[in-house]
Amino acid sequence: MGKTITEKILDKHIVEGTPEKGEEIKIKIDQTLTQDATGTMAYLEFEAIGIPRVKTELSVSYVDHNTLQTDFKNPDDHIYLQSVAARYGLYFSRPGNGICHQIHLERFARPGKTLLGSDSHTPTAGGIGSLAIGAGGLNVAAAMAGEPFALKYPKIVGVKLNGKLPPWVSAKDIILELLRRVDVKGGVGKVFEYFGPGVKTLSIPERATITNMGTETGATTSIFPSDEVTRGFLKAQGREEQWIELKSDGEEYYDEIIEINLDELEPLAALPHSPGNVKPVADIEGMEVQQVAIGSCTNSSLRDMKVVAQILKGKTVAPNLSLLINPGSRQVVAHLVETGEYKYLVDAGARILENACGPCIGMGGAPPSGSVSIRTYNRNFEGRSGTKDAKVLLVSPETAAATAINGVLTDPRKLGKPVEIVMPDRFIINDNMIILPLPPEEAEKVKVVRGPNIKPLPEFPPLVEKLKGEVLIKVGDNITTDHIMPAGAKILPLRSNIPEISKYVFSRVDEKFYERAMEKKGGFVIGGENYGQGSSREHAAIAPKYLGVKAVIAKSFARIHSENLINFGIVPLVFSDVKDYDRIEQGDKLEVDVSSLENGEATLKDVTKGFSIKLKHNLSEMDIAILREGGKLPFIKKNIGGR
Ligand code: MIC
Ligand code: SF4
Repeated sequence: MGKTITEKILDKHIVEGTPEKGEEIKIKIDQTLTQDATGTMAYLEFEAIGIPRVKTELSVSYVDHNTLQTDFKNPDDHIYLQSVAARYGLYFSRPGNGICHQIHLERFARPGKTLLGSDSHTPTAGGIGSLAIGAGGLNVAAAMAGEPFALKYPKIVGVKLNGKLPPWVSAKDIILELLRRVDVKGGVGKVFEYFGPGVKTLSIPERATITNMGTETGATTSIFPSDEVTRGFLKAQGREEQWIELKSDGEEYYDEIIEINLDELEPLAALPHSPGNVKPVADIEGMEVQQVAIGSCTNSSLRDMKVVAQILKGKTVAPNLSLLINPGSRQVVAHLVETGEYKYLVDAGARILENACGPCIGMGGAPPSGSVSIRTYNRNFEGRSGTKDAKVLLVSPETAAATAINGVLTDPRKLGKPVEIVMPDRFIINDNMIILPLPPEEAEKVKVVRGPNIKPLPEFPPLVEKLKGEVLIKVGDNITTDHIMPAGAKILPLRSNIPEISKYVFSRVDEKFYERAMEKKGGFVIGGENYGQGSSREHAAIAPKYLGVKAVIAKSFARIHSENLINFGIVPLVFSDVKDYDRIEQGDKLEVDVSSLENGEATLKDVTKGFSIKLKHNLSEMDIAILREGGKLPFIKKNIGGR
C-alpha cells in the first residue's frame, strides 16, 4: 500500500508500537536541537540522566533567545551551554550566529531525518523534508540519551497547493490562510503534509515559513516533499550529497485534504491577540502603526530580507514609526553586505538588531503603550511583546516593509510593480561560529562551568492517589504558555533558576497567583479548551509544580504542554462533560482521585459545593507510569540511568 511522506519517515524510525492512527508509537530521533532559553534546563536534565555522550547522529545547542545580557545571568548560561556541549559531544552555535531554526535549516537539517527540538518552532526544518517535532527539554534530553520519542500516530492532512502566488503575496500568506481556516487548535493530533503543483513554485525558506508557523495550528508538525528545489538549496549550501527524494505515493493516502489555490490568495494579517484571527490586509488598511518588526524564525531568511531591502531601497522609514529588523543568521547578513542590500536597510533608517529572537520573545523592542505593532513573527499573544496593551498584527515581510515606508498598514500590492530579487547559486558558507564536538577522549576532560544563576533541578516526590487542595485559578480557552509562564527581558533570564522564575507563574493573568499558591500550599488549575498552546517551555510545568500544582483539569490540552505536565508530575485531566467546567470556581476545595488512571478515569469531588464528577484523560500507560514516579526524570533514572 502506498504511503505519505510522513508515514514513510515515521515507519522507518518506529522502534515500538503499531503504525495505526491514534496509537502510541516510539520513534528513533536522529537529530536534536536546543536553544538557550530551554537549553539550560534540558542539559541539567541530560546531566541528571547520567549518559557520558549524546547518542544521536547530531545534536546542536544554539544561543539565540537570551542575548540581552542585562546582567551576569544570560552570559553565565551561555558559558554553561558551551561547556556542556564540549563535554557531551554537541555542536555549539555561538551567540550572534543566528536563530536556531534558520541556522538548522541552512546547515544541518536533512530530508528524511527525524529532528526533536526543545522549541515549538522546530518544524521549520519540515521545509526541507525533515520530520521535525517540538518538545519539552526533558524529552529532548532523553532523545540525546538515546531514548526514542513517544507520540500518537498522527492523522495526516494533505495540503494541496495549486497554482502560483500572485505578486506581493508570499509564503506567510499561505500559512495565514491555513490558520484562517483551521484556527489555533485545528492541527492538534495532525501533521500537515504539503503536496500538489504549487509546491515546486516555493523555495526552501518559503516552505520553512509555512512549516514554522504550522505550529500555531497545534499540529504535531508540517512537512514538504524533498524535490529538485530541495536539492538546489542543499547544493547551494554545499551539501548536495545529503539530498534524497521524498514524495507521497498519492492523494488517496491522506486522511483529509485541504486545498489552497495560491492564485486566489491576497495579503493577510493575524489580528490581536491570536495567530488564528486572520483577515485580509485590504479590509483593515490605513490603520495607524507605531512599530514594524521584521525577523523571527518565521521570516528572517535571505529571501525575506532581500525582498525587504528592495522595498526599502531609496526610501525612508515613515516618521511616525520605528522599524526593527532581526536578520535570521550571519549567512543572511553576509549576503546582504556582499550585494549592498544591507545598505538599503541602513539608509532607509531601519534599526538593525542582533541575529537573534529579540523582540519576538520580548527581549527588547517593546512597542509603545496602546500602540499597533506590525510584525512578521508567528505569535501575537497579549503581552508577549512586552507591552500589555499593545496590539500586534502578524503579516508577511512584504506587508511589513510597505507599512514601514507608508506609515500606516498598507497592502503591498499598492506599491505597484513587484520588486525583484536575485538569489545566489551558492550561499556564503562560514561555519566559524559553530564549535564542533570534541572527540570523546578530550570531551571527558572538559569541566562544566556553572554560574551562580544555575540552580540544581528541584526533585519531586511520587504521585499520591488522592490529590487535595483548592482551585488556585480558573482560566478560559486557548490559554498560552506565555500566560502561564511569561518570557520577556525580566523573566527569561531566570530560566535556569526554578525557585526564582516560579514567582512569575500566571503573573500576567493574576498578580496574586504566586502568593496564593504559596499560602494554600498548592492546589489545582482549571482550564478551558487548548490549555497550554504555544511554546515548548517546560517552565510552564516545572514552575507550577514547584508551587504545588497537582493537576490541571481542562476541556482539552495542547500537545507539548500536556507532555511537559506529565514529565513533571502534574496530572493533565479532562472534563468528561465540558459543562462541568462551569460548576467549578476558584477557591473551591477539591479532592481528585487518581487511583484508577489505568482504567482511563479519575473522579473529582468538589468538597465546597458537594458534588462529584467523572474526569477522563489521554494518558498512555507509560505516561501514567511516569506520573506515578513523580515525573520523567525519576522514571528515566530508574529505567536507563547511568547506562
Ligand atoms: C517562543 O517562541 O515562545 C519560544 C520562546 O521560542 C518558545 C521556547 C521558550 O519558551 O523558550 C517556543 O516556541 O517553544
Ligand atoms: Fe525565537 Fe520567536 Fe522563533 Fe520562538 S518564535 S524561536 S522566540 S524567533
